[in-house]
Amino acid sequence: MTPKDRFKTYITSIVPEDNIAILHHTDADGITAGLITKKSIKKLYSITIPLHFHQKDGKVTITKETIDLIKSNNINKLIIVDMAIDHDPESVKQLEQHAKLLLIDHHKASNNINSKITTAIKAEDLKDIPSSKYPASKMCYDLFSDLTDISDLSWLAAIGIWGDYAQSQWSDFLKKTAIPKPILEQIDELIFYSGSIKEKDGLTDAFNIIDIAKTPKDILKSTRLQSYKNTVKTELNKYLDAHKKDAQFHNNNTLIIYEISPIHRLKSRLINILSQKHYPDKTIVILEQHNNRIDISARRQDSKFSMNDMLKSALEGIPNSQAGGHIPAAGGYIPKEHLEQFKKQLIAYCKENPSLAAI
Ligand SMILES: [Mn+2]
Repeated sequence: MTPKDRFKTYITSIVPEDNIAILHHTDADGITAGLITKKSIKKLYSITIPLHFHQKDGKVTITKETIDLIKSNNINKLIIVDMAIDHDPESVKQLEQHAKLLLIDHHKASNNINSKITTAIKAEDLKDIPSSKYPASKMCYDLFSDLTDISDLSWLAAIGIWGDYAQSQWSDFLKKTAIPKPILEQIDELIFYSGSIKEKDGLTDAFNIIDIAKTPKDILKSTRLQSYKNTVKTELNKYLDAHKKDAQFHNNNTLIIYEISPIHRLKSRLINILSQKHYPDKTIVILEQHNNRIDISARRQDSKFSMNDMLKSALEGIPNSQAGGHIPAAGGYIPKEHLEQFKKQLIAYCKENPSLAAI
């Protein structure tokens, strides 16, 4: 069977007695992929899917909490969008004991998890383009379009395409939806900040608000989403304004270490703004304090040396620590009591790194 046929087989096997849930990723693409799925199934069968949810911290493989939730809610069919659950086949097997799975995803494929119980559609199964350029929302739009007319949902796919930076691949499609770029940008911001607000499930609020919106402009009218954005942005700006005073500048200002303890989840936004707009040719390390642990983010836009190697070396000899990532961006954590040792090793590593001698 072709991937499209496998998708069709799963969807056409849905019956009113099914107890279906949707699990989506924690960004604009994940939310709109989930909404296109929910609305398409409503169109096809007049079935309203009651449960939609996401995992903590944007985790893209199945967590124990998800398996417990599926069990306790007696879900027998779970549709998962924009998540790389194939990166942990063991947890998929556990989930298969409770529900038939449908995965629609465009993260790089790692394991073939197709089975009698699981139908997995990855971007590379459908189109010969880089999988990062085929967002899950557009995959869902294309797949369900083969079963019924969902052209009234194309604006949702446009939001997902925008959120995953795939505009160049789908410029004609975006043109057809005719949503002005500033509106797509503002919606993307609202979804991002709704995921950053502490102690509220802002992303589920965003899902529900977009669900009842008739047009993209309706989303911008949401006072709840606007207030999430204002709250997080106020704190983000506070850290941006204070960085010259509070950050530590080492090794002739080539290494910037910024220790923060924000209320909201703004670390990734903060470090991206600092490294892209303010210091593209410097190494930036943000240390976020928690009760017993310090989370680390490192960036360097000019890729002069590897943030991944740097963190791994700076963690040497520190127990219960971890680091991983790529050349321009890496992250990790250390136990709180090893902060000074980490900073010392980090500064020393950057001082000794030969590729920086010329700076
Ligand atoms: Mn995506």
